[in-house]
Amino acid sequence: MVLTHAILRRPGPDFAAGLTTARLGFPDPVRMLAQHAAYAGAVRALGLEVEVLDALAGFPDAYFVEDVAVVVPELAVIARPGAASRRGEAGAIVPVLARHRALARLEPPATLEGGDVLVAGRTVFIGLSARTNEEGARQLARLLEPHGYRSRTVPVTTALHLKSSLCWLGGETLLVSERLADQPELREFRRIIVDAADEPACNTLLLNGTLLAPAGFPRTRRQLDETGLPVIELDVSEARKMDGGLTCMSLRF
Ligand code: CIR
Repeated sequence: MVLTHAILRRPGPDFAAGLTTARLGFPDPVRMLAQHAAYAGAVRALGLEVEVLDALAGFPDAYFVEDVAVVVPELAVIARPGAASRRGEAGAIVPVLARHRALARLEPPATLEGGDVLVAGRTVFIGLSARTNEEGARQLARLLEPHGYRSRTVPVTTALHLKSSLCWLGGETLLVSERLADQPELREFRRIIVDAADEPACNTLLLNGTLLAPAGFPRTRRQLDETGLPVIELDVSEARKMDGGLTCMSLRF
């Protein structure tokens, strides 16, 4: 499937006030904006039309725009973030996505963040995490099922989101942290297993046949090269200080 659009949101002046558990130091705003711009440029170079939304005042995590929706060719589902401080971000994406897709919404008591949803062809893996509950997974699965998607839930206990530890490399292949690799729900797929020390490298992004990978993980880079797909490394050191990575910073469709 060729992706044609990406929606990004610029990090605001308060981005460092966002939620984080990483103990990687205080993020540098200048470097953050430069890395965000490089990311936008890389996505654009892969043929996607990139729309960069303004920062959302009062929501320092809003540039992790992936978390507020799940977009597939048939519809966009507006999520309901499990983090209370992020719940108000979802409303702001509604008019943006309404220009591209029919919309559906998750209803309370569902919580779900897009970082917990990996669409791998017609299979949708939904992480059950501190941010996404069973009801969120159930509602999303019910909305996607009529369009031919089968959903599988995966417990997420060692990271923030499912996609912190798992990504799709196309076809029947996943890149997965060794900490998650034995989950039975993943066994139908071929798994390329990443050393736990390289866990952030699991947040790699397949875009129109190219892999965007976080810089700094040479061992995983070699595994990615073996797939034969072109790989572009991007530095996301500042987003990582805020528990984010490559997938979190865009919605792609
Ligand atoms: C948060 O804790 O919600 C943000 N600081 C990080 C969100 C990262 N998003 C993602 O992995 N999809």
